[in-house]
Amino acid sequence: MTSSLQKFIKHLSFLTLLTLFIGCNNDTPKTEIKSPNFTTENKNAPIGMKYIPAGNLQMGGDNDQADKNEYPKHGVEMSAFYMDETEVTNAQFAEFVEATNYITVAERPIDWEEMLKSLPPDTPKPDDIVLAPGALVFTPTPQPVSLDNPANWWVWTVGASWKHPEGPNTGLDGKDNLPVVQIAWEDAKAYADWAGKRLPTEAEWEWAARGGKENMIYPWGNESVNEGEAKANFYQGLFPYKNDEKDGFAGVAPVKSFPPNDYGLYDMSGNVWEWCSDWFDFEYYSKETAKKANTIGPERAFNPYAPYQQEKIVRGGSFLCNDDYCSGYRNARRMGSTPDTGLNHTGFRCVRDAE
Ligand SMILES: [Ca+2]
Ligand SMILES: [Ca+2]
Repeated sequence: MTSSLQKFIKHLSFLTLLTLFIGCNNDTPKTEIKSPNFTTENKNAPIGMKYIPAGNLQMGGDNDQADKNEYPKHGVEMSAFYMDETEVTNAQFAEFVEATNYITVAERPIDWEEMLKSLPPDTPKPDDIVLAPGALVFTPTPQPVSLDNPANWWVWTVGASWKHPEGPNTGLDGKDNLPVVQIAWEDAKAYADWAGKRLPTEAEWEWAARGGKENMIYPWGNESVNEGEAKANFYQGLFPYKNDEKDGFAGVAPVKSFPPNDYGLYDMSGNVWEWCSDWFDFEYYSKETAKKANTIGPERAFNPYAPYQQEKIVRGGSFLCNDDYCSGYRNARRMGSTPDTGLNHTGFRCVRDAE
């Protein structure tokens, strides 16, 4: 079946819905720019980044799993850039927090007035406990459930944050090399600003994921994600109650656990979803501006399934994706998520303009 965060929104209970619109406050610490460290190899790519060449991206769906919003497929002229070879890790994010004292969205009390801007105007204010800092945590169900209602497996968890990704009793010991999760869009942007980088545009992300292969379904080509050697961290078994872990990981995997694509990028498919800079416009590909060179995406978001929301793009799928649910590991797969939302399968990586 198809699934997306549009459906996600449509069917969520009120309590869970609230968590998707966690308000932000205005006391985010000021950030500072670090000097980049360049290597002499890889076309002067900064350390930990790969050179992504210029070219013509054929952007959009490649097979019958593609959603309506992946069409029409269209050409976009891309400039060269550098991209992080992995998702940003806990160790990297910790360095940022150490340097800036940054407080992530999931660690802040929820600003009800801000949240109300993304909800139907007559929504009543909930109890204070609902507005305590926290985030959504994936919780396997004991039995099969309807895949139309993500509230069946996403549980609002007070105290969950990047430091406590699955709730207050979980931590980061031994997880330096895992991608940071429970990251809202503004958290990702704050990190990117500090690192002297930026979030990729949606077109840049797809161009990089394709790794120089044209019109292929996955970063490695067209062999099914379910066949051959494990190629990515996703969900094998019966979602969301029986994870067979054939790829070796029930949850987040250390970065570089699976082979890179031909640009040297790891985990573009699966592991954690990755924020992009673009707004999510469900109909964007049918607009002329989508075909402009180096498009930075639409001016505003539009999702017919969630009319009150302004969503940002996430790409690449996560350890929770499979063909029965979202096939998020496809190069062309698009999803939207509200910028204030963190989940324990959402992270990011950064890019930088090439010289
Ligand atoms: Ca897995
Ligand atoms: Ca990923």
